[in-house]
Amino acid sequence: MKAIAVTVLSFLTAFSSAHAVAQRVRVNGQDKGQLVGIRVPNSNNPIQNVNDQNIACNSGYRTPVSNVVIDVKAGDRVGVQWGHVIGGAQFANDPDHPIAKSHKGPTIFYMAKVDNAATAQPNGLRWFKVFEDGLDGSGQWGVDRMIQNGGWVDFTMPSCVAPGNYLLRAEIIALHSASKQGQAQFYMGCAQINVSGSGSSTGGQTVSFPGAYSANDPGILVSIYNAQGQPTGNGQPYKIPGPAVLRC
Ligand SMILES: [Cu+2]
Repeated sequence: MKAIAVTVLSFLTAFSSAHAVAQRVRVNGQDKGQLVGIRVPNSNNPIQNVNDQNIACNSGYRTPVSNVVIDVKAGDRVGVQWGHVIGGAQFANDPDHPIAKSHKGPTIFYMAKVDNAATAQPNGLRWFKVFEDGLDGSGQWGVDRMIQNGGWVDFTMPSCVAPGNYLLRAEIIALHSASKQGQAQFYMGCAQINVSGSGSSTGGQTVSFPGAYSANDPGILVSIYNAQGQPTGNGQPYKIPGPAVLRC
């Protein structure tokens, strides 16, 4: 019995050792700090059901959840940092920090207008996409670039976004096992931001979470491996799921 428990535990540990958590925000390169202005789940486990009620902003947050709303000007560079566990690496030279290299896939940002980003509930919002980075022509993925950037993914706040509070949803979709339905891994975290500027858009094409994705979307049910088994794409362009990115 004890041996079984130990075996199960070590399996779970090995399994969870590959995952990631979004945990920091920076604006124009200025790091706002660990767990500041972002809702961070205690678990680094992915969501795998596209209809999961928590797929907007994850769940099981480390408490107290930050009540900081981070100021962003239209045109600023905004980044979110991913790490293997809260705090970053799980141990020195952690090979799975910021995420296991196997976890190829896109990095994406969405935003949704809210009255108060510190208190807004993530369900029932209208999300628009402001950034996506999928597979490039050399077989490199958004996740590869995130790893090269120390876990950071940055985008430029579009000039046309209307002033006000937003939830900023950072997402990674890990596709290493996605050739089987239900095996794509969704990682997400929501930052709390206040945009200033002279824009007037709160999104062109908006979607809801859950609802934006279906289990058999071509970017979710997909083999990313070539004939040699390398995770550089299957010879087709990779179609990032969700709506088009907002264009100003
Ligand atoms: Cu994983």
